[in-house]
Amino acid sequence: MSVLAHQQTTPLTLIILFLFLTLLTPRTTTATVGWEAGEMVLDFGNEVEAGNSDVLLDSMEVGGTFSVDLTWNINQENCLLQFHEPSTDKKHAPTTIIDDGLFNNRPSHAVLPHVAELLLAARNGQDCEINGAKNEFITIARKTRPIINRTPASEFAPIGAIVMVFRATGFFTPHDVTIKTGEKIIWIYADGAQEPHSVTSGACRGNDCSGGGQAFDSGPTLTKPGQQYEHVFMKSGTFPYHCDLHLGSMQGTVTVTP
Ligand SMILES: [Cu+2]
Repeated sequence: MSVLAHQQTTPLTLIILFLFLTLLTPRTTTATVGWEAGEMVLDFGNEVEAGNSDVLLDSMEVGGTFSVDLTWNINQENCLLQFHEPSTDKKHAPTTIIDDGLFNNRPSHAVLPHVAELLLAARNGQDCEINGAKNEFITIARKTRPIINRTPASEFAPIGAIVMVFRATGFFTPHDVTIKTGEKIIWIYADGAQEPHSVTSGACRGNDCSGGGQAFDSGPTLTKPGQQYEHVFMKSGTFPYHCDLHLGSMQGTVTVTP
């Protein structure tokens, strides 16, 4: 009898164990990552058919008019990024185009203070797809996080480039950037994996990145979606850099022209 009881409890124990492990195991990241603790969403897989638009975020979801911190790199030949301001008459709300192709395929960044609806639209006759393989993305943060290591000099320096920090997909995206002397780069943590990263100057030989951090170093301070690190480049030259926590895999290069 005790043997039979034992045989009956074993499958049940396995089912409970399976459910327990399923609940504990983190979900793998797919094309679109939902709202994170930093209230940031990453959009990689979005597809909009020709002439249509897709609401990325609206006041229904947020619970009122909202302010967004947007960073994006989209195919402007096919896609338009737009927003609607609050209006009592939704049909006649003016559409403001945020990206109409004037940004020359560089990642772009904007803070919009008074938004009712944020949309991704496809141009007439063109399907719009956010293609992660082509370094295309949109990140939407509802709260701007403080910038790490901001100095008065960097606050007013022009933005030369924006680099997204993703462990899950593109590592440092874009990988290699070219800016002018006196410009700054903003690195934005956009990682759904929520692992800490750093932006540390210095070249690596494979996994050996010793002696780095001379020109700039965020330290392991990039830990939450939306956090930013910025550095102003005052001298021309080529500056390889890496993440001190993912030595071999996360590397990039900054080229500063005079
Ligand atoms: Cu890293």
